[in-house]
Amino acid sequence: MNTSQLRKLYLREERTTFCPGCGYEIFINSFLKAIDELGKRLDDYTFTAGIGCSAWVVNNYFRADNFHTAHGRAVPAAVGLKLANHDLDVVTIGGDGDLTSIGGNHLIHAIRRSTPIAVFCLNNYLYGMTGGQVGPTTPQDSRTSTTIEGNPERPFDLVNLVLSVGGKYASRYPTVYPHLLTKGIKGMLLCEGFRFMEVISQCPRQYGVRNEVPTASSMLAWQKEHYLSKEKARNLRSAELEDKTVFGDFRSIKEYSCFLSEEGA
Ligand SMILES: Cc1ncc(C[n+]2csc(CCOP(=O)(O)OP(=O)(O)O)c2C)c(N)n1
Ligand code: SF4
Repeated sequence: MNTSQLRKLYLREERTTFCPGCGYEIFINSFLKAIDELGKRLDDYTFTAGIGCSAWVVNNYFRADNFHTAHGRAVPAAVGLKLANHDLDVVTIGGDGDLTSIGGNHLIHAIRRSTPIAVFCLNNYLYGMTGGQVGPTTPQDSRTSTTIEGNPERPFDLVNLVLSVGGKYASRYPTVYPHLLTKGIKGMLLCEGFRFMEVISQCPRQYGVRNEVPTASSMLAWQKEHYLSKEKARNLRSAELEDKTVFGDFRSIKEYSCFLSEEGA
């Protein structure tokens, strides 16, 4: 099926209320394409989602079984569903604030327990829904509504975080490469065990306008400049990886560490 047929079939409303140019539209299209290419249907999965623009992907738009939780509690709800019924294929979709700030504690313990759930973290670098506040993934020096002169703090590298606490499947894909994102989602849905994907997603409304990339196209061009596939990165020296973030699927901290610049290592 093409994207418009998939959206008609699986979304409650064809038009979302996301801001024009929001990267979550790309994620929705890639996710629906991935399940279609796997020969699956949306109701083959059971979703959990908390609060945030990102959580709206499921809560407002997916025509599927969903546990709409309080902010930050999508992972424990997913763990509970999986414990109660091992046959469910449980998928969590949320934001960087939801999953790694207020819900960060739950995330690391789900990894520690290797609970077999798939967690998609839509990272727009800040709290989008509530007005663009700084969060744990906001890049250093970036401006947000609460760091108007630039974020003084070091952000989490989410792939590093997941693998460092024993995760065996962590991936990262930017929305600028939707076909690679779709491929990554397929790989993740086919695997077992605890799986985590960081989806780097443009938020022109809250992040872009404050950081000299005010449009979706300028944010996507920025992604292209700063995100590099692990296949391409393999041939570069660590000094050449400065200012670049590597994307793809990673199975151990040892594998991922090869791609960190001297500064990030
Ligand atoms: C317990 C609680 N604290 C705070 C809030 C307010 N709140 C709603 S969404 C949100 C942040 C969402 O950010 P993120 O998860 O990154 O999603 P985004 O909107 O950026 O996609 C916050 C702080 C809330 N709803 N509940
Ligand atoms: S605030 Fe950002 S993340 Fe939320 S809908 Fe608008 S562009 Fe998307």
